[in-house]
Parts: sequence; structure tokens; C-alpha cells
Amino acid sequence: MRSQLRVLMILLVGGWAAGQAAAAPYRVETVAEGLLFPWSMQFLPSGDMLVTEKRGGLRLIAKGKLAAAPVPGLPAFFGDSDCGLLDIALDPEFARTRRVFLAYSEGTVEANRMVVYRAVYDGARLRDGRVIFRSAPAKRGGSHCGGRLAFLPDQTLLLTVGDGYDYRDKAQDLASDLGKVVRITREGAVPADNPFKGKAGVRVEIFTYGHRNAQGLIVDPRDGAIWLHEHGPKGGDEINQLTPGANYGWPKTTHGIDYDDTIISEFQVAPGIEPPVVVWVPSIAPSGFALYLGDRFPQWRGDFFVGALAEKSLRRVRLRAGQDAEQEILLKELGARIRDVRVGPDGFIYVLTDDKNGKLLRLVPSTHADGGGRTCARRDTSVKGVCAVKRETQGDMTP
Ligand SMILES: [Ca+2]
Repeated sequence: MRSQLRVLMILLVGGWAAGQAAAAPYRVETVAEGLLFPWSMQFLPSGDMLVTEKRGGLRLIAKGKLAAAPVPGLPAFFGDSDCGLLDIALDPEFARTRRVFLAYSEGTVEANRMVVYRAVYDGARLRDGRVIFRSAPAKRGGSHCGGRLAFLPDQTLLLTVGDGYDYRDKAQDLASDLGKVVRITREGAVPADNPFKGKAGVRVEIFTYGHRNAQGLIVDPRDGAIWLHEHGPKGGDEINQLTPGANYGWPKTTHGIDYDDTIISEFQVAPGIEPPVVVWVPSIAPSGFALYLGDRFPQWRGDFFVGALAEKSLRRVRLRAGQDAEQEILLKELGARIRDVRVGPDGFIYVLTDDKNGKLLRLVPSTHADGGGRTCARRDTSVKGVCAVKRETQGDMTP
């Protein structure tokens, strides 16, 4: 009995020691809560933030406080299942134009489309807004809407359009926007160098095809590389690097199977189809994508972060030479579906939880002191006073 107890003690102490050694290099602070299924966020030059709610509106977080009322001026949108108010992007020349671009679903459950809406955000409301792009054709149902936006270095805009779930074969049909990434100008026109421009019977806004439902899209500011992740079926979530005009396979190739366990495709790879860079089997349900180029977590510089809905985690993904080199599962301790992840101008990592009481959280280094702020891991001269603020108790996000 005594020896058994001793073994138990050794195990417990050993486990405790291992736990200590593996202590997370971050702690999680709550910036805001009470968001209705928040989906995306953008930082304004002032440090304030705009957050979209899939089932709500556009919300302002000013000086760390969630404004009580949504930003006025947003048109009505269609919300059901995956559809709703989805992404927000700032004009690359936002400081001059004050323009924001929103992706949302328009229409009804019988017939809806993904649209891009452009408006001026004057600090108080949206004005001078108009829809600059509507995906075609309309689809039925609220599933697989896509809805991520990203600007390219040439100031053209990419939008992911989902396959609509019931229309998966349309992902291979170049006469349909379903299951595509489309590329438009800031006026909603088709750029002269789009890959299918001049081809007959093709929707010339298409940039890449063969996607299922992509809710992650980023452009590496260092080299312009375009990275997308997408939901697979049962298994087979993917990260892909986008090349204009390329086919990413769905549903001709997949690493997954259908939800009823039937085979969708015999093929995981095929000639003429770009293979994924990362595959997740089982599915993690990725949403939100960020590239860490800040200096608060120097050990993570150059790594990708992927929100995971089903896995209820934040995945850190390190690619080397275009290959999946290392992954780490973070934030499991929260037990929360992660909808979006962004890196703030302050170098902290911000995430949104997918919930009717959704939260905006941020990861700060665990060595980064709160309260008195006298033992900051590094003195920050660019973000004044950031060491000294205890966010959880004050609900503050200054500056
Ligand atoms: Ca694929």
C-alpha cells in the first residue's frame, strides 16, 4: 500500500513538473464579450477595432470598450447557418479613403449570393455604401457561403465563395462562382490580368477553383504569397497556396469522405490539381487565419495561426520549404470554438469565439507583467503603457 502511494506521489509530482515545464508561453485576456457570433475583425489606424457579427451587426471597440450600439448604416443581410455578415477588410489606402469592404450573404433561403459591399466608415457610421460584387448564380440554403476577403499587393480584392454544400460539383464549373476564389478591383470590376479573362463561357472574376468552403485567406506581406484554408468534408481540411487559375480539386480529389461515410472521390491527388500543403484528418473545422510577424512572441515569428471550430483550439502551423514542419494545439483550455484570429498592431494575438455570447480574447506573453508593469519582458516604446494595464479586471484595451 505504502509503495503504491509512493508511486502515485511520484506520478503526481512528475505530472506536475511536466505541466510546469510545458506551461503556456501566453496568458489569455478578455477584451470584450457579448458579441453575437462574431466572425471577423479589423484594426483601424487609431487602434480601435471593427468586429462583424454573423448574426448581428458591425461593432466598434473603441479604446478597449465595446460600443453599446452597432455601427449604423449596414444594409440588411441574409443570415442562416454559415451565411450572414462575414468578413471585413480595410481599403489598402484606408487612411485616405476611409473605405471598408464587407462580405455578407444577400437574399433569401431560396436564393442567396455572397456579395461585397463597399462603404465609407467615418468613425460613427457607414455611408455612401453600395454592393460592388454579387456572386452568381444564386444558391439555395444557408450552408457553405465562404466569405473571407483579402487584398493583394496590387490592391485587388480576393473573396472566397463556398460551394453551397448541395452544389459541390459546381466547384469544378468555371461558369459558376460556387467553390471559387474570385478577384475583383475596388470598384468591383474584373482586373485585366485575371487568369480566365477573355475565355468564353467562363466567369472571368474566378481566380482559383475547386474549393469547398474557405473561411481562411491571407496574403504574406513579405512576398505576396496567398494562403487559403478550407473545410473538408468528414476529414480533409486543407491549407493551400494559391496560384492564379489553378484547380484545388474539390470534389475530384479529397482526403475526406462524406458525412454518411460514403466515398466522394477515390483520389487524393490527380494530374492538373494542386495538392494541399497541410491536410487535417480528422477535420478541425478551420476558420480564421493569421501570419505572425509581430515581436511579442519571437519564437512564433513566421508561423501561421488557424482558428478551429470543431477542435475548439487555435492551431499554430509552421511551414518550412512549403511543407508542414510543426504544429501545436493552443487554447484547448478554453473549450471554445475559435472563429477568427488576427495579429494586432501591438503584436498580441487576438481571437474571436463562435458563440451567442462571443468573446474577443487576446494572447499576451506570460512573462508580460500586468498590474504594476515593472517587469515587462521587453519595454515597449511603440505601444505606450501596454505593460501596465491589467486587462481582465479593467476590460480595457488602451491604447
Ligand atoms: Ca483540395
